[in-house]
Amino acid sequence: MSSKKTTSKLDEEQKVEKAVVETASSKTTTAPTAAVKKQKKEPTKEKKTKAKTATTKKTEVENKGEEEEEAYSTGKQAEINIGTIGHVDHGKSTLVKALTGTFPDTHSEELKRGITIRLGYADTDIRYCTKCPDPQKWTTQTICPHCGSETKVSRRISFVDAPGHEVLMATLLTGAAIFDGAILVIAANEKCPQAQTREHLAAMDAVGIQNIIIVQNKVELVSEEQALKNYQEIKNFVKGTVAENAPIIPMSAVHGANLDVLIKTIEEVIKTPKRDEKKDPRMFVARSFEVNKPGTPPENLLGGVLGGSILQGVLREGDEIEIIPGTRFGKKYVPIRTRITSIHAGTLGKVREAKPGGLMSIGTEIDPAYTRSDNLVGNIIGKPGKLPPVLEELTFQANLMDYVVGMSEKTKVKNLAINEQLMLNVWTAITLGVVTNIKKGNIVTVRLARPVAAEAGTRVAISRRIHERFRLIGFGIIQ
Ligand SMILES: Nc1nc2c(ncn2[C@@H]2O[C@H](COP(=O)(O)OP(=O)(O)OP(=O)(O)O)[C@@H](O)[C@H]2O)c(=O)[nH]1
Ligand SMILES: [Mg+2]
Ligand SMILES: [Zn+2]
Repeated sequence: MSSKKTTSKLDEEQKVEKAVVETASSKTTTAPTAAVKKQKKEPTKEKKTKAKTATTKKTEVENKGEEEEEAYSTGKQAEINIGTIGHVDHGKSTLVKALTGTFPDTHSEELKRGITIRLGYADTDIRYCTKCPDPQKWTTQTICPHCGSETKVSRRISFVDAPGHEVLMATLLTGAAIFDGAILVIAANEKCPQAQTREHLAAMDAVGIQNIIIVQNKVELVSEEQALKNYQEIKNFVKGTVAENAPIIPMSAVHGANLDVLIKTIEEVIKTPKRDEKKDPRMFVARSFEVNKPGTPPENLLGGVLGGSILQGVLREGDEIEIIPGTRFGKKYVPIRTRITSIHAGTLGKVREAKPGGLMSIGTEIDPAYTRSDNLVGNIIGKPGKLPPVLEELTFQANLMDYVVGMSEKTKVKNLAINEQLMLNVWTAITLGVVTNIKKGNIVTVRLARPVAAEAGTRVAISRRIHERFRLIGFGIIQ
């Protein structure tokens, strides 16, 4: 690589980090003003447009831009979110493409640079053939590739595709907040572990994800002997971690080799947890957008869209909702009150209500300027007055790691210090903060640059700046 190229790459990286930190710190917005136009028509009567099948793949952007009113999907919503994690370029996005048919990198900047910057997502039905044996019976296709018979749906799954680049740990942690399980992708043609292989696995520990499957990817690039050596490296690396007993599946994501074994393993290892639909709804915002194309006349503008996942309860079209901490008005954050104008269940399409699990997005009456460019990531959505408190200060019990795992050099994690600046991830929110107090038993108080909604027992991922970059150093439990 020429030195010029190295310099420009560094500049790029600094830009990305700046963006991440900016999101994490202060953002100047004004309070929500008058709502924009309601979604075209009141969504009461179902239009007789062509019924969409469960396998139709459309992005929300495309859906919203359609002139004709979209029909409600008859398919079943995704039940769980599975994250893809691992070092840069090890094949996470390619694996999601192999599983769902959709390459999750949708932003042009990502495609240009060839790395995932934001969270990508895609859904698929997990299906099985009733005539073929295990594991060949497992597929995502409607027709069995082995015997040609029609397959049956087991359940629908959302994939949250995380970026592997070291400056994008904050994005990974935002995504991890809504994972039910994770696939750790490790390339067989590189020594294991690479820096973010370690850091991402530590992140699963920090946010409390236990259901992990390891994909040993790109195996077609190495000899059998090298593959075995790499397998041993993986085994040694996971020893003593949350992934100690995780299944390791050799694969070639580009060729879809061993996909049936992976699907079978997903069914066995990452089960749908019990959800409570009766509780007050709570949705974590992991992405936020504006879906209007440039030049849309004001009377046709659609309100801001929020994407994420519901932890508990049900959200319905037409519901009055509150979004906290909301948006900044002067020095304070004010909650946003709005109404749900539409719901999309991942790539399944439009639905009347959304249940816990799986990725979904809601259309609102908020001015889209507030939701543009992931501006509202980290917020929590629920019924007005029924959400956890918004805190300007967090007190948590800190559990620090022995060593910093995100770098190639081995560095000990020093104790936290008064006045030290930290980056904290709380559910999908990211904030900077300053340590103001440390009590016996590692009970740490941090004054936040930006308030977060949280309650006792919530986990906090703790990162500190080391050599100009935030590195994960441990986690805390809010007191
Ligand atoms: N030979 C081979 N190449 C693969 C395989 N899987 C992925 N690749 C290639 O590896 C490169 C990186 O793949 P991605 O899927 O973008 O990797 P990623 O882990 O999503 O990368 P980031 O999002 O940037 O962290 C691409 O050129 C892929 O075509 C595989 O099984 N075999
Ligand atoms: Mg990727
Ligand atoms: Zn079959």
